[in-house]
Amino acid sequence: MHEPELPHIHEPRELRRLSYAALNRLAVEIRETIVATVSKNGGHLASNLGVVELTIALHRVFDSPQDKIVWDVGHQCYTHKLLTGRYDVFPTLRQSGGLAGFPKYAESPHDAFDTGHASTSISAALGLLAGERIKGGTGRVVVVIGDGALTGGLAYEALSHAGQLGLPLIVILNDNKMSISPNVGGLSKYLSRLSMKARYQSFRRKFDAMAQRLPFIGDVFFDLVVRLKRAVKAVFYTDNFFVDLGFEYVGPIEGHQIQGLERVLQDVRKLDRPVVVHVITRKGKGYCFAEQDPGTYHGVSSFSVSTGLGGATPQGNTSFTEVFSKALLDAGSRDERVTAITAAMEKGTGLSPFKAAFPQRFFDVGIAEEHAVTFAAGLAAQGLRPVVAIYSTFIQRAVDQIIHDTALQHLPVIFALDRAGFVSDDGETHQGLFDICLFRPIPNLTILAPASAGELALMLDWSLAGPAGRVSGGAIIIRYPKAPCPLELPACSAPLEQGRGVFVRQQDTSCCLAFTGSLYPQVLDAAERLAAQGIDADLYNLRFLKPLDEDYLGAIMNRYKMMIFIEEGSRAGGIGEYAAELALRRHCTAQVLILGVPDAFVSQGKREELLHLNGLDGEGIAAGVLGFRCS
Ligand SMILES: Cc1ncc(C[n+]2csc(CCOP(=O)(O)OP(=O)(O)O)c2C)c(N)n1
Repeated sequence: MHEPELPHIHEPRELRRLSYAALNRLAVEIRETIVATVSKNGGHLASNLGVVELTIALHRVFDSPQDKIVWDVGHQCYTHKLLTGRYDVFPTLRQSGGLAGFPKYAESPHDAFDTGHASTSISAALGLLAGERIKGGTGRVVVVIGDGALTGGLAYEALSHAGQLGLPLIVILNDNKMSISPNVGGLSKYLSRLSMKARYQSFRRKFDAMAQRLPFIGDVFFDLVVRLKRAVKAVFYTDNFFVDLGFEYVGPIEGHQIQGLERVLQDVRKLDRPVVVHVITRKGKGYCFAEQDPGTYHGVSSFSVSTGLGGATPQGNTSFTEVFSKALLDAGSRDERVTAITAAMEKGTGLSPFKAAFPQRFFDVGIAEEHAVTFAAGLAAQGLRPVVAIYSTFIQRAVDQIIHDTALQHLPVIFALDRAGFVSDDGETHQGLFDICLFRPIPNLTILAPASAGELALMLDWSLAGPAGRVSGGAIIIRYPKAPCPLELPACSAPLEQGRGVFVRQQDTSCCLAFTGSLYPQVLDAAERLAAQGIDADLYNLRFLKPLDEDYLGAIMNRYKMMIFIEEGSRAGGIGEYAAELALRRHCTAQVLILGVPDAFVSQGKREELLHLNGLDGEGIAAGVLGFRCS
């Protein structure tokens, strides 16, 4: 029985004192620690299990933090965190105030660059390396990028630039054939062809050995052998894309053998040119359930280690995503023009049922949000009804494609923005708090925010019905949170009227709470708390965050003494600011209070915690109203 190694590794250099046998035991310990922690806290499981040996080898060969390792997406950084002095705090992973699930420079100098969104690593690393050389330093910079993240366009812009600069950037391509779902696109096929090179080399070794065993090889036979080898080689090899861009290419190499990995890394460390090291790993390695189904175990909530099963979802807690998924499926059956597009998030956005029913009208474009939007615009220009299902945080990538390729041309693309608002556990990079302020100023765009299941389905149908009878056509954003979806809200089943909301409670009081749909349960709670304090409030579900029927809203703001605008998004540039400006412009009588997210990035926590911290739960809203009333 051996003493555990992991608790004694405080700095990566301590790995160098371990034998390969001890390192292999360490890899087992690391996997056990990751599985145990993620089973409690949730997190990215399969991706982390796949890079344990690679991370150990990297930290033995390179001197972090003088040498810098940049993790693409950063969701696979758990081993790196465990080996860089964060073992003791690892149980706090993804908890409020705890260790982040992604690299954070503020957390450790070993986290060379913050990530969370895909495909940024090569650009960032090239900048770090160019900066290091300008300062006269000799530190190395290494990128670890997955084959999924390599489907993002930014990665190619960076590869092209890196080839041009010729600096000794080391790009480790972690190829496990998976994005979250199986990887898609021409590049993934291309990488598979490169992987066949390994099989070709094994074929060649066997072939040479066999030929040598044959006695008296004559010239004719030798020529035949050479020609046969060339023909086989032509099947396996084509020109190497990375080499054409100016990189050295090494690989593909087995990604679970520390010694072999180390040997290659020692070699490429000495190169004075950019190099791609193509490493083959198994996503989910070492935990049977994750190996068998790496897609499901890519990102998980808490689960039982022995059965691999998560806790049952409480009955009746249908999510907004599930409601959207069903509504889109229904729409797809009614209308053959309906098409669905995802950027590598098929399951997360609820598109799997649509894909199964209408495979010809479903497109997974890879981690390529900009392309997803412009591609959808092309479909719309052909008279189809594309629905791009995408997380609020990832649409940030495609602001220009929404302006230039969609809104400007009045094209009827629908954006189903999931995870709009606070997002549990993933931290700053994954909050969906900027979509309202990013897209509100853009002409020809409609932004809708449903409060209930019926209303989400209604909004999708209204959006798909096309611009007939509407003031503006063009693109439509429907934003909804990662949260349970209230099912019965009679007021919200009233037909949509452009620019207008609906009252879900109206008693002609002097105070009105106007809210974005996702906050309906919190607003209801606030109203009850206020009633207990003797303040009755009417509740106005805004429905439209753009365009607003200014006459209609202006009239409402003349009816009340207090109008409180409550939004699950950035206050700056949000709906409240717009309403306040409208109230000023129209000399409305109501005093306006805005409750939204202050001008700061929001760090990790559960959605409920984050609502509380930002004064947007029932308690916070009620306190805001009371404070405003007394001021
Ligand atoms: C811009 C952006 N879009 C989508 C995602 C969601 N996402 C996180 S990891 C991932 C798959 C990454 O695949 P790969 O790079 O191959 O890494 P693996 O998990 O397979 O190790 C996706 C789509 C993201 N983080 N950033």
